[in-house]
Amino acid sequence: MKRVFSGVQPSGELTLGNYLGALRNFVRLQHEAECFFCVVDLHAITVPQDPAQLNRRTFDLAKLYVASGLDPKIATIFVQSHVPAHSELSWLLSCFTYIGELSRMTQFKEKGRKGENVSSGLLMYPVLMAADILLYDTDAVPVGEDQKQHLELSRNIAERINHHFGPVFRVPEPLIPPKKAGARIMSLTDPTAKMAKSGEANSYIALLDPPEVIAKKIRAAVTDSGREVYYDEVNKPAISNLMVIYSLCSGEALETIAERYGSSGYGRFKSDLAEHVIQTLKPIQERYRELSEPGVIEAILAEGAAKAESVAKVTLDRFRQKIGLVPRFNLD
Ligand code: AQP
Repeated sequence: MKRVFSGVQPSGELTLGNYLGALRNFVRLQHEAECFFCVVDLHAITVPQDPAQLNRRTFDLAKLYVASGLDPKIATIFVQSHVPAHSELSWLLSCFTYIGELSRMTQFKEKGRKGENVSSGLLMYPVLMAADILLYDTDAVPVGEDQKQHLELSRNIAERINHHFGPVFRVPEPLIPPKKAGARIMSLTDPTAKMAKSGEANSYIALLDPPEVIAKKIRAAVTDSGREVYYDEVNKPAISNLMVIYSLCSGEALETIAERYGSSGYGRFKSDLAEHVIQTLKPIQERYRELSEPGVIEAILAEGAAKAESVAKVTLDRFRQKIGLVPRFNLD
């Protein structure tokens, strides 16, 4: 059976972009492959985080994984920092990664530009991501388009090491849905930027937003000039983005949506869109509340970490041995 690994950062409230671009695909994949889904808390701290918020968001994200339909009996769900092999492999891989290739990464350049004191962790982000993926002998990594460049780097690092030491790592393939299938959901306030959980509140729909907030955000979403509803990424980027969201939440083709709303203006289109988004998120929000019983998510994460650790250890030991590190001595 193929192995799949992916992760999401607890760096904010999970957005509809994360759901349509990532989580929804994770749910489908759990029935097709052996899946490892991680809350990548060590990635989140590459930019400043409030400790109490990070703690709460880590639990929230794990609950949203399950609430979105991931079944902990089928998929392994865990927190990255609970499996120390991620940090250890990241260090080892960093010794085979060039500073030049890290500083060329678009995300580093974009996020680095925002803050005055940029941490070296932000530069190292793709190395930690490579460690996450390579530890599980991953065949495929479902990600949004924004992560394509990082995944390419993971492949380069794995190939470089395999070339030098003989086969160590499986070289992973990206699994990126087509744009119209949610690979890049754009911001509601700026259709040229992707919807991100670290964006300003009106730019994204959070998975836990109440219905009235969802409706308000969609009403306030920017639109393009004119009043026709049709898909045209270049001339109608805002409406095209809302149409993709509509299509993914309703299951209807873009053409059907364009035919229904045509030139009747944006008002009815937006209010129907809000209803589809509300109905898509309703079952997730209900399951999320059930998972808030004390101890439920903790038990899932404990089991997930133990399972992940047993797999990760084998890969880490294999690599340690290849590069000449002495195995730890056992006195009994
Ligand atoms: N707008 C998006 N459309 C489609 N897919 C998206 N993803 C993120 N935003 C969109 C996908 O969600 C997964 C988890 O992403 P992440 O949290 O690990 O990192 P990210 O890509 O940096 O996500 P955000 O929401 O933009 O977080 P911040 O604001 O903290 O940087 C990935 O598969 C990603 O592609």
